[in-house]
Amino acid sequence: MEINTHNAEILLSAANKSHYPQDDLPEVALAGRSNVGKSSFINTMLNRKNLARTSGKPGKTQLLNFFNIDDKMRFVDVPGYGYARVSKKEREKWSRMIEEYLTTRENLRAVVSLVDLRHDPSADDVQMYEFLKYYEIPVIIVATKADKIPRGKWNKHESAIKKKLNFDPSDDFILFSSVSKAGMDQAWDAILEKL
Ligand SMILES: Nc1nc2c(ncn2[C@@H]2O[C@H](COP(=O)(O)OP(=O)(O)OP(=O)(O)O)[C@@H](O)[C@H]2O)c(=O)[nH]1
Ligand SMILES: [Mg+2]
Repeated sequence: MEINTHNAEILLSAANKSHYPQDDLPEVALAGRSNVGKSSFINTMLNRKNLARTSGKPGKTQLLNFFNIDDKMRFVDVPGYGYARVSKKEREKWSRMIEEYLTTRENLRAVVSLVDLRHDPSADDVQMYEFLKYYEIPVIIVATKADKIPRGKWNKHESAIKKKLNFDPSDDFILFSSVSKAGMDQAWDAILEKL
């Protein structure tokens, strides 16, 4: 599929099913801990500075944000998990919103699941990966902030992450940086393959 990535815009934000776009364009959702770089990933992939709003403050993204890309596909920016300073009630609201989207959305073709290359995956990261495997949702693991690790150590960090996740070698694993744009072409290849 030929996609003009310059032709991208925010379409709408949704809290639940009744607000999702009503058509059959394929969607790729971003999942990951708060602050891992989901919104930055979208911006980098679309060559935009702040289309998906980013921030040093975790918890910036609170609804499902749908981005239209050239009327051919959508990215869905999902609020991050694992942000400590939220109440139990808010966490439950979050879970319902994400689960509803991930388990019922027919447009969903794949989830880009982001982890921080610098650290072992958190319990939440492992749970998200298990969840996606359980529901047989195609998953692309993107290990982000690779610019913060010297190249000579990338392999070591990659192995540690795969081990902790109990990574299925038939899934994609991509080292990525929104700063250097490392892994961007690979990420597009993996995404287009899933559409
Ligand atoms: N060095 C470096 N910093 C990054 C990278 N990706 C994201 N960041 C920084 O990490 C912070 C969080 O990035 P966001 O893209 O807002 O993270 P998010 O996952 O969307 O966070 P929430 O919306 O809170 O869930 C920002 O300060 C980004 O500039 C990267 O690849 N390298
Ligand atoms: Mg965000």
